[in-house]
Amino acid sequence: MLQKKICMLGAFAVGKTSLVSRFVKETFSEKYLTTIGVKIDKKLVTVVDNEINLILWDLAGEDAFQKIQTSYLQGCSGYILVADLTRRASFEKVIELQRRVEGLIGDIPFVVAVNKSDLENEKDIDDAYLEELAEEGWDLTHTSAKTGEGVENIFVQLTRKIIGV
Ligand code: G3D
Ligand code: MG
Repeated sequence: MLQKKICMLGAFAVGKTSLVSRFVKETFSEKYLTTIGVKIDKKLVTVVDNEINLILWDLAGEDAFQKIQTSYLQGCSGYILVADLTRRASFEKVIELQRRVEGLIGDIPFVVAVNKSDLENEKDIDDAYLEELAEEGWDLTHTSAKTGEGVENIFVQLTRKIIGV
């Protein structure tokens, strides 16, 4: 069985943990436990007739990332950068994280989740900003851990990039 490690990255409270729980358990909890250290979940996906066991690594906010860095990223096949539609600063964080990760482990597949799409009316970024990122070659997908929109899609999209189908 093919196993691929995927790392969740992004600023604090953008929805990393919620996206993983929605994907793994298909639920969304209004309550959540702040992740301490690293949390590992597994999910079996079938992508274009390939069965892959995804090993999903999730951690607490940016502070934890400062400490963990290479050990967290070691053996990672791809990563999901998560930004929060209602917080512009979370996009700047994603850009910074991407550079840092590339510097540490090189050019590996990644996708960007523009999360909290259910909060469209509290949007803090405009479409032109997202278009600029897309023009730089970034794959952006609107997701909502609350409604489930785009959640399956973003994990599948990354898996396809990783295995090249
Ligand atoms: P993190 O793991 O990136 O730190 P969490 O983020 O998954 O813990 O989520 C942080 C907060 O955002 C939580 O709210 C969670 O319920 C909420 N959240 C996550 N994803 C979404 C989403 O798609 N839509 C909405 N509306 N909320 C979301 P609380 O209130 O518990 O802090
Ligand atoms: Mg978390």
